[in-house]
Amino acid sequence: MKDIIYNLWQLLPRETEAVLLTSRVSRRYISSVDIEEGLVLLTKSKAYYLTDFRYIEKAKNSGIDFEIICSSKAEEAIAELLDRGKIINLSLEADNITVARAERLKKRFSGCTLDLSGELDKAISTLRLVKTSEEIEKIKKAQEISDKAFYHILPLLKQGVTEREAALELEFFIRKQGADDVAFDIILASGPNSSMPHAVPTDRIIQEGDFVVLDFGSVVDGYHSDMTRTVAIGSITPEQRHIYDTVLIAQMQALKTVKEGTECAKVDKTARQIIESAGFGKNFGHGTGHGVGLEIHEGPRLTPVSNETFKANMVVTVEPGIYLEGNFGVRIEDMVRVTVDGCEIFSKVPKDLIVL
Ligand SMILES: [Mn+2]
Repeated sequence: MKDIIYNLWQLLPRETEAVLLTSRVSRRYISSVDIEEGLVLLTKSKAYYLTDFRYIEKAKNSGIDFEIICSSKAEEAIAELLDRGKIINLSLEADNITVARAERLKKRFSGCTLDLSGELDKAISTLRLVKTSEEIEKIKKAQEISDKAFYHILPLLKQGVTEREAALELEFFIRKQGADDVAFDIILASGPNSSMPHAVPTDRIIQEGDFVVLDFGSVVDGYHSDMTRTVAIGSITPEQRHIYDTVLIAQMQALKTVKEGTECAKVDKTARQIIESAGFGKNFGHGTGHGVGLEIHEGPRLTPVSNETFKANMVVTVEPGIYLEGNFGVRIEDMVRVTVDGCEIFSKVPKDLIVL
């Protein structure tokens, strides 16, 4: 914890005297304890965790090295701490604060200049890019649960169940395996619904000749996993096979470019060129991947306009797809850890087309 706070100060502008963390995810990242509501104040010499009666016992029992303050008026308590510390420059999480709250805080912390430039958000995102070994272990565990869940759900996809039923069973299994939660609303899209990259499960009955896109993840100790597989039900057409193979080649070639020092945009370019040269450029309308951690989507972005470069121990997805509107779609996604000479793929589920 101390290291994270030290590293955060290194990334902040020199004039910053204190930092107020309002978002649950940043408070969790910096303190390592997850408390629904509260505020964290960091000064150069102290760290305070303010929360109310509902969460105070958890905060106290967490063993974190913060001064824990119980208050139902946390903003007023912060104002006092700022006054006492003679702090005149406070940095806030601009991405997390509503305009109304910013206006209120300007009045409440009237002795202070509030930095709402986004520097703090940027600094925390930068820290979160590279994962520690503890974070990686949690992400791996989350992926292990997802791998098991994939095999659990396969037999069910054969039986003519609805997307909604299959998605629910998948979620139930993931939770039963000990995950905190599913990483996001499960995408389980069959037949024509699979052409929508972020389809919501419907009452459609899975049928012979369908592609079924399964995009899902698990959360373990706050850390997410993310994977996508596309499976076929019964027989498929040569067109479906061709598109599956194109996506698979694009995904595998893109994976080969992942390593420390490579530009994130190159991974996207590799996948996109393969899909474009097969004539489906306009059918791949999203980025190739994203970072994963305390949030399902975080930095770095693997898009054509990404200006980031891979560092070892970043965790990212590689997930190209081809979507034929009203017809079908294919996406294949792995989550990987960037290494010095390549990447470690977390999902052990094979990617050769599974025909059920
Ligand atoms: Mn993803």
